[in-house]
Amino acid sequence: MILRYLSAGESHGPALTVLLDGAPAGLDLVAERDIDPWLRRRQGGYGRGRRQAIEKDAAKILAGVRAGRTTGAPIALQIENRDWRNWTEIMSPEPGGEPRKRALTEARPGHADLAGGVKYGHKDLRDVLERASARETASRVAAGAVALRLLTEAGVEGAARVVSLGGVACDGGMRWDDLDELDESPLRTFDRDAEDDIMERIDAAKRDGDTLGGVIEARFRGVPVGLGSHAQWDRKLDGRLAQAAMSIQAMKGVEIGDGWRNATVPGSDVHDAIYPADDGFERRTNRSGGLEGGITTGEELIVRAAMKPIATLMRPLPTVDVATGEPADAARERSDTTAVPAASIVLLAMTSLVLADALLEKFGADTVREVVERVEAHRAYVAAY
Ligand code: EPS
Repeated sequence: MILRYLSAGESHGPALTVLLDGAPAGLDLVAERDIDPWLRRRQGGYGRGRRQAIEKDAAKILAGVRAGRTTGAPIALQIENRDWRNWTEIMSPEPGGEPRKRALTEARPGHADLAGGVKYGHKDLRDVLERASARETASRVAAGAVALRLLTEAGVEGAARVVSLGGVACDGGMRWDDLDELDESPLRTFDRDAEDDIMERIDAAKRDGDTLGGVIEARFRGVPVGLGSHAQWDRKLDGRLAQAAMSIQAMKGVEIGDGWRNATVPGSDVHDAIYPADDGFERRTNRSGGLEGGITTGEELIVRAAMKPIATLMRPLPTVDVATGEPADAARERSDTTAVPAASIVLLAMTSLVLADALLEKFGADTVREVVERVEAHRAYVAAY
């Protein structure tokens, strides 16, 4: 792995800290222009809770960038948690003050609370939930925005949208020329007809103390042929994309191209026929989602992920209080009714990190200029192949 991403930070701690190692030198990078718009997109979407009114996510660049350009040194970013000021006593790293206020002992089914509490020996399950929280996805989006900047230099564009929410399909087809419409949609979908129905369902779920999941898509075009490899299991790009997608909180399924459909119809209706073309060859369908044998084909790369409903229910499920061993109602914490639109941005970020890593594996160099030259030379080679 060349482009390595790590983060630290609790949901109600002082800040999220992001490390991105391996980005080449010479990448134009301005937080307000290149990172913060993605952080704002992640904060949006219909069905979010009151926390998003408190936070105004912005990335502060602490290392790896001078005069608006990456230097080749590790990039460090920080995103402040504005809510921290309401939690300083509860989240303080200083010893004492136990039991802490807002200790959480009624494990929420579907959250990391119980498994994490048993594993790490905690009885205040806040010691687990603070890091398991999807607040952490702001870090992923900040790092992913840098990866996307690099991809853009190499002629690769990325987009993220919602294709179903609460059981209602809102695919509406991909429209690369209208990406602004996704920012205008409260559900990040092109299918304006489905919006009212979905928003009504979100309102009803909220009234019922319930939550909703959905399916999200990240898509890239301009991807060079030949990223990833068939040669070893851990180099297959579909596997690497699936791991990154499944690592996002609440993701329970991943699909590349028409993966689930393709499992139900004959091969002649699945595999994308190949034809000669002026610039080498072409496929007129893309059911494979831009990957064959774990290698990019040059077609659009399409990754979808299924998000389960958020585990914090205001009408709680039965559980056990880990402090007493008695039956209890699961803990209620302020939360979102749905965060599917936000999750689409997180999926784009994670897949951008994987794709940028694969790009650097094939074309990697110390400077962005060299990377771009190598990508362009490769595109000419493919056209003449
Ligand atoms: C989350 C619970 C909520 C969400 C949070 C994820 O936080 P709180 O308990 O502070 O209201 O708002 O998501 C974010 C803070 C965010 O920025 O996305 C959870 O338990 O996963």
